[in-house]
Amino acid sequence: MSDTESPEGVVEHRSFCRICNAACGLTIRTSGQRVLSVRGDRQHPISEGYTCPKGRALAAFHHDERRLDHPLLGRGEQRRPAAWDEALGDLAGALSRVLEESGSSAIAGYLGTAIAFDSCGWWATGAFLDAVGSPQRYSCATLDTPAKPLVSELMTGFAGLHPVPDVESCRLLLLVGTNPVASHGHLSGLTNPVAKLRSIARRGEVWVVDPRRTQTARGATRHLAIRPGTDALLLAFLVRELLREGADADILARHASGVAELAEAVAPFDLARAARGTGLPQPEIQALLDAIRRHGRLVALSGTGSTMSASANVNEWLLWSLQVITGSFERPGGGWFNPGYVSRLDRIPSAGWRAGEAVAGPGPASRPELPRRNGEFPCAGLVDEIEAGNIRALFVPGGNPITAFPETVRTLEALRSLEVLVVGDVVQNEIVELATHVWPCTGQLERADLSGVMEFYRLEVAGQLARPVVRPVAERRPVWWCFAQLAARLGLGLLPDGVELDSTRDEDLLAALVGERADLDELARATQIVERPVGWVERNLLPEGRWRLAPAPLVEQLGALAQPPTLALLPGRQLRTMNSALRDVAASGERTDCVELHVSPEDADERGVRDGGRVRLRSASGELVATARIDDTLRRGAVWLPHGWTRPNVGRLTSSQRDIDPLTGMVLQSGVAVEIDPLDDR
Ligand SMILES: Nc1nc2c(c(=O)[nH]1)N[C@H]1C(S)=C(S)[C@@H](COP(=O)(O)OP(=O)(O)OC[C@H]3O[C@@H](n4cnc5c(=O)[nH]c(N)nc54)[C@H](O)[C@@H]3O)O[C@H]1N2
Ligand SMILES: Nc1nc2c(c(=O)[nH]1)N[C@H]1C(S)=C(S)[C@@H](COP(=O)(O)OP(=O)(O)OC[C@H]3O[C@@H](n4cnc5c(=O)[nH]c(N)nc54)[C@H](O)[C@@H]3O)O[C@H]1N2
Ligand code: SF4
Ligand SMILES: [Mo]
Repeated sequence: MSDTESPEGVVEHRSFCRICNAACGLTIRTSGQRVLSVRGDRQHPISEGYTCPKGRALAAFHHDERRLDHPLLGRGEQRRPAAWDEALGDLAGALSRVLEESGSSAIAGYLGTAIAFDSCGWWATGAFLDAVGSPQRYSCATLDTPAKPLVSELMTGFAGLHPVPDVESCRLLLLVGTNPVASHGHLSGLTNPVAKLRSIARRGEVWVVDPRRTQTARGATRHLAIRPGTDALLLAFLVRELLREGADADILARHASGVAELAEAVAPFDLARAARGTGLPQPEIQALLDAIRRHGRLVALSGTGSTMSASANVNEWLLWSLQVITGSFERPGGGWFNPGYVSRLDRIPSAGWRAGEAVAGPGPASRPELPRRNGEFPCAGLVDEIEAGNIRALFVPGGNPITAFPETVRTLEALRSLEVLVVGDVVQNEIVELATHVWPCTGQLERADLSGVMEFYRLEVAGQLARPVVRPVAERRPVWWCFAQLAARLGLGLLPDGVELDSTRDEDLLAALVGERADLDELARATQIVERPVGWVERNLLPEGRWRLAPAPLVEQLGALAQPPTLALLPGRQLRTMNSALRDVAASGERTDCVELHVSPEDADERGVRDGGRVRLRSASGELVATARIDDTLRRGAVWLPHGWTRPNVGRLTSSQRDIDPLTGMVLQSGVAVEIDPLDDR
């Protein structure tokens, strides 16, 4: 954004953070190629000066001594730095062999979290796979969110909707399995969460459903410490009772279909069953129902506690149903749908939408039962594909499957066995270690990015362009440049007209991709906000203007809910790290690769676990050894071990074979059945 220079040569840049969806506005001070500080931009119209410790760590991350500066070739002893021309030439040679011997589907891409925030890199990874002709596209979206696009498509015919809370008018916020004070939202970009939740609580109520008394729960009006894996029982009861009293009759009559089927599906879920299953006292459940009736409308948001659980799809459907039947969507006090500043989905006339039925294609050859949706195979099939010899070359831009995938041991072996593993990253870490080809990529302070995918989750219809604040040093290059160069060496064209092959200017590509839809100079000068379109989903998109309340596959899943485990493993984010990224800068030099297992006092007592003691944590799929931390914010029956770490790596306990959701192919990561044994090894 606009820059100012002081007489001492210190330049102040206005930018925004691309670590998470909150996209906080930043003020970045640089002197030459040195980043002096990263702070919140008080003038930013959405974040108003807020940042979290991750955003403020960007200067340290940028200058981290582990940053990658040169392309690397080879593994282990053979590894050496190489010039770009040699590195790309070697890779093109290897890929040509793979293509000739095994065809295009032997080349795969796994798009991790960081590449979703690299506007050009994201585009280029997909464009490269398309140019090669490979269907082998995987991304972390099938690890953490597939319930959301599935339910969106089943209920509206379009997979890309996500409700955004109207923070100014919301009087009742229900948070289920999400901890925005640490995460800043699951998809939702909740900048400054503490202030936002407080303002809603002042005007109305914030209810948090979470087995852990998280920071979000502590700041809420009410906290329901639910038994893990039982949210569906609570939500089905609420829907059942609201259909009897408290629903918006006009919406049900004119804007919904399947009302009777929904009522029938939730009929068995009475108060006694909800209380028994969830472990919550009946009066607490009743009080939540009363709160919804009292306020009439609500915003209900979920997170990984729900979306990675066995009832992920059902939970999401019931949460949407609560909002539909109370007339909350697209009305004051409820959630609205952000059409994106550049995409402007609301401008597509109603005739332009074709309602999808969420029908999936077959999975990859070794796992045909896994559903292919939204142009991707589920991550659960990637390791099988490598083991079967179907994938010989894998690209990993901005991701870390070692800490993100189930079955760590198998995943590691499969990655090691690949003939070609290309990792495009910014720092030296365990995934970089395994690569045959390492691309040292430009980090966010060296890049231009549009608000891109974040636009759909923002609290306003807002567009923004961040320009590089320093030049890339050494041999760092944009991810998109790497793919374009590689494609050229394979005889494939990648770049749109008007972008030179030797250009490394992100804005050349952004301009070509965005075309007339946005004025980049304007977006670089200041965040542009336009008025929120009201009612566009109901008006333009919904088939016959009606929300589908009872999609058959979801009704069927509700009828066959799994029993929750006695002791359940919870997922959950940590404030200072972003999955596996920022571990090192976050820990300021101490304990850079390890994390503790949190156990409730009751479970610890029962099993003879002591604070600081070593324990073995077992699941049906694997085991690990960890240091226990007794944590009274956890309810009984729940243990918490965050992912993103190598010691221990929680992926050892999850499975790509067992407990896979049949509709999305998602790996169960919330509510995995575990047991703890204390180890008396000291
Ligand atoms: N600081 C930080 N921010 C992040 C990330 C990060 O690593 N660090 N990661 C980003 C990513 S990739 C994502 S997907 C989002 C995730 O965003 P969120 O989903 O908001 O974050 P989590 O901390 O995973 O919150 C999950 C909560 O669910 C609770 N829970 C576990 N099991 C259950 C259950 O059965 N029922 C209920 N009701 N609750 C349950 C957990 O105790 C936890 O508090 O965060 C993003 N933001
Ligand atoms: N058991 C269990 N497993 C889980 C989860 C869980 O809760 N429990 N959570 C799941 C979730 S929500 C997700 S999203 C996935 C995360 O899965 P991934 O997205 O695969 O993992 P990250 O750790 O986010 O990987 C980000 C990588 O990008 C690099 N990076 C950082 N900045 C840049 C950049 O600017 N450019 C490039 N090119 N690279 C950069 C980092 O160094 C890091 O190696 O894990 C999932 N796995
Ligand atoms: S909340 Fe997200 S976008 Fe905002 S500073 Fe922290 S990491 Fe960056
Ligand atoms: Mo995620």
